[in-house]
Amino acid sequence: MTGRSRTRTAALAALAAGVVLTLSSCAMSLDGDTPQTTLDPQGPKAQTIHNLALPVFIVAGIVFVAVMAGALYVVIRFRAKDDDDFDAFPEQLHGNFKLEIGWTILPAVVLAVIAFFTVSTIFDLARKPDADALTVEVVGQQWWWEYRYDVDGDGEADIITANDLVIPADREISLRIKSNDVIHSWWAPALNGKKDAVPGRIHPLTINAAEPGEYIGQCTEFCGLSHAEMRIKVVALDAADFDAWEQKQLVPFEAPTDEAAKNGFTQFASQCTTCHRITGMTDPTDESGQKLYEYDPVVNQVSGNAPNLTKFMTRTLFAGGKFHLRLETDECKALGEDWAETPEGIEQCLNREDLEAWLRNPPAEKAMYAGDAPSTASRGMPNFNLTEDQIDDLVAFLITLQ
Ligand code: HEC
Ligand SMILES: [Cu+2]
Repeated sequence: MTGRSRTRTAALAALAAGVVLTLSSCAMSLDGDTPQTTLDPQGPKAQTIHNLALPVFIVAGIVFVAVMAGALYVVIRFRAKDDDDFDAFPEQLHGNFKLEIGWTILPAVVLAVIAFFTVSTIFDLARKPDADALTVEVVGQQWWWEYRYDVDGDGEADIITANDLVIPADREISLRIKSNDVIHSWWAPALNGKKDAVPGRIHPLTINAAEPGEYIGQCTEFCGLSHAEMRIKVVALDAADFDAWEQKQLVPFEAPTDEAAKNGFTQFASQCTTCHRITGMTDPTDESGQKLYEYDPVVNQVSGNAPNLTKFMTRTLFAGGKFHLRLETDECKALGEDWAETPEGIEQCLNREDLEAWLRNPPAEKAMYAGDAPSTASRGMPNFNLTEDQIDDLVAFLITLQ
């Protein structure tokens, strides 16, 4: 090999390596294992974006190929030949009126056309949601998402949940996106573009899932320690299933009767209510009706940033979506949404291992700034050094939250 062809081989190898690296970093959406692809819209809003992005990409691709082909043509056609006089000055050309006008006007026309469609898409996406849209308040928290539903329209949230955003399919959902601490960004790529959650502001975003299913996303604005573990799961149900879900969420709290769960309840009331709330929670009592702990949500709660646990067992994920609450085995999936209602279902489905690990030492399971004492400044759940018995009792109690 001559020196020249060796450099050429090296350059080609570097180029090939670069191409392979770039392609392998793009997950191909062909294998169906890319739930966060933007290239597979699953609802009208995302479709609207896709209808703009795809033609623009094609136009940009044609421009790219044309410009590169032109450049390559010039480089090859006018390259120095072996019999050229290398000392001579190249022939000087100046100005080509037709070409210069052409390559000024053509891009302007292309950009004007793209601008027209872009602006009309923006207006289309900013349109007010349908009159029958379901409104859900979305609150970004370090590091999980809270969802609040005002079912009776009195201005107070009747359902407060976390991690899973449950919605009816084929209906517009009007999200009102807020933040409790820093700037986050809510994005479920299959349903719409992303929208920042900014403290002190309410940002509207309309989503609509055409079909029942699960749509995955995540926080896309760096928000601190566990930003990468602040996930999103939109669960779209058909109208009847959504109504059933909603009714289930509204069933009032019932104190547990099982011995272990009762112990867990007392412990929960005394130790966990500084941060967590359970809507309609009563005071734990013994057999004779004697109060074991007097629970006052207002006095107790010193931290406004922990997930509401009212119907905890109806979720599929916990801790910002980092862990499955329910095992994803086939026999568990076959049990459907009511898996938590029977002891056998719980036995088969509950992800006991991760839930117990969470109670054993939360900061070891997910990076958090939990501090020593709960306060409005701390973020996350501290380690309470619970004993295994206490953990068993607490899990027995959490199982009743369904
Ligand atoms: C200092 C406040 C604080 C206290 C006290 C606290 N937690 Fe938490 N807990 C949190 C925060 C914050 C999260 C969410 C962490 C995250 O996902 O980033 C959480 C998450 C959880 C979750 C998962 C909920 C979900 O939907 O993601 C469970 C279950 C839980 N805590 C149970 C308990 C129990 C049981 C106790 C009492 C032993 C307790 N917590 C005490 C702050 C607290
Ligand atoms: Cu975030």
